[in-house]
Amino acid sequence: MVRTFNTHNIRKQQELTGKYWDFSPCVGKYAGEHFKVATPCCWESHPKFAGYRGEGEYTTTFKTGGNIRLEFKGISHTAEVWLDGRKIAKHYNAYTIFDAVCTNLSYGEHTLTVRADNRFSEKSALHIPNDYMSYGGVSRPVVLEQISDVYIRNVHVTPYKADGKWKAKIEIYLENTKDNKYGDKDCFKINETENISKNNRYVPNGENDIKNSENRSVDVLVNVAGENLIIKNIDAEKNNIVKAEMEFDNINEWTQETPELYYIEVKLLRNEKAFDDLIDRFGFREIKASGKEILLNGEKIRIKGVCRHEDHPQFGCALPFAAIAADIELIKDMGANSIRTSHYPNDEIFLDICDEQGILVWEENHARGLSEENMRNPNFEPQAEKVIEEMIPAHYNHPSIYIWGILNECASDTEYGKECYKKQFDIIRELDTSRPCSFASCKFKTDICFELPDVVSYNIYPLWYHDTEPDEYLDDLYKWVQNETKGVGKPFMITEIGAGGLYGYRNNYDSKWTEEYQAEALRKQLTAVLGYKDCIGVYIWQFCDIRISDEWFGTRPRTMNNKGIVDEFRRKKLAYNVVKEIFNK
Ligand code: ADA
Repeated sequence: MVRTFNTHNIRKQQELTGKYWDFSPCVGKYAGEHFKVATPCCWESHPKFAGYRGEGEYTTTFKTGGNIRLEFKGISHTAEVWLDGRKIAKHYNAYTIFDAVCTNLSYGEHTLTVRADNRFSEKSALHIPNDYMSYGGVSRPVVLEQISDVYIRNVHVTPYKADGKWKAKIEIYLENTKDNKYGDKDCFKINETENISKNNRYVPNGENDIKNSENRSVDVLVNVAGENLIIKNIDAEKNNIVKAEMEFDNINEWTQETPELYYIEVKLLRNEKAFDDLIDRFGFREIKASGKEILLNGEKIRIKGVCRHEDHPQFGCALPFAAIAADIELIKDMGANSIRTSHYPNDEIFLDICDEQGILVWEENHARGLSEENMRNPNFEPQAEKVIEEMIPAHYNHPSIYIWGILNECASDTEYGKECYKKQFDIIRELDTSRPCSFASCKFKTDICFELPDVVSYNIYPLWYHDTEPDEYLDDLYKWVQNETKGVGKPFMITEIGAGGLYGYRNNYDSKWTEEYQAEALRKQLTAVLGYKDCIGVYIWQFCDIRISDEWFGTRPRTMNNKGIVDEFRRKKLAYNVVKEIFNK
């Protein structure tokens, strides 16, 4: 399953995952042997590879021909891809989509090989040993598409209200298969010697003998919420962006209580015949940071949220639809209205469900707790910036995403770190001005970056890492931000608060790690934060217990982060009902 709705009626699309592929680990006891493994999946879900860190080669075959586009929703964490033995793509970062376009393939059976690597090294600046697990494998779906010489890469809809009427700015990104200018940032800083362009476009023999070459122009037909618009004679010789504005009557706005969704359907036509299409979904809603508030269609929002990792003891980071939906049901049952995708962009299926359920999403780029030294890795900036450049265009239309976050708990207390934060906020604002942005800081009274985001956000752990009372701690921090920093007057929120609790662990003195301690700590923490009038909301750390990388076991019993309100099997801890009671007040 790729999305919760059809994204094409005309373009032929076929999921290549959702079945067994051949898997062969490259190192270790089973190196070179072959196994049938389910996809999409992490290799950790296979009993022989539950702790495997290394490279592994996945292979599948399919019948096709002509021009194809292969979309990889997520390979963990570094991918190299070959089609019939020719290298067609490489990509870094488990949590963003990449693609490869191959033209003029002969009709018949083709072999796709994906080499995934989840090792840690200097080459990988974001996937490092950390307080969550970097899994390995084809962890999100792979999709095969049949494309023409020109196809729709993407469409962005930006709804806005003016003079009491809903309007929308529409941008349609057309791509010409022979044009190789798309996204040419090299995120590896290694010498690429293979015959493959930096942007994963591979044309056999360096030629592209396109049919219809006598007719370079296309007509673009747009249908949004039942309204049609036709834009004629678009030059499709090169990649092109088609822009339009539309206005609408009788719109049902997207709100948390009534998350009404609308479709945009774009078609490309030649001689009145449609040959390509793209369908996406959006909601009529506007998000604005205004003074100390974030407004959703003019109404103040109050965040009662949880941070959630994509993690499950059976599925690793590759949760299937039903497991994601079950998580969201539990989160809603707890009374939460928002989820923070700590600490990376999430699967589109998760975002689709949040759109449908009216859950507000804080989506963030990939980074957790990087020190200045980590950030000085020459790969850090290109890799982290590329995550933003891939995340925002892909997720732009999701109405649930109300804010972009970056660089959780990185070096926002140093001048060098500040430069990196600034560059990344600049990239976000180039790509999207329709949402605010922020970062979750743990630098307390040493943070020097609050002039940069639209919203000031802190991760705090009173009653866990220190024993200060939560209300005193929060008040002191808030006043410091107002009196001493350029974050003064901005919306303020708590992006993490919580305490560890081991499922089933009790003692007579309710010490740390007991379920009782966790429940009481959360009661005090949440009461303080939700009662603080200048704080627009809170995210609990975290929804469920998660596996962490072995190298990071230090302060984490079971090699797990145990601050979940439910454990890794989604069994409720005592804290669950406390949260439910407070969130439902
Ligand atoms: C940090 C971090 C989380 C997690 C948490 C904790 O704030 O952002 O990823 O590590 O602390 O459990 O201490």
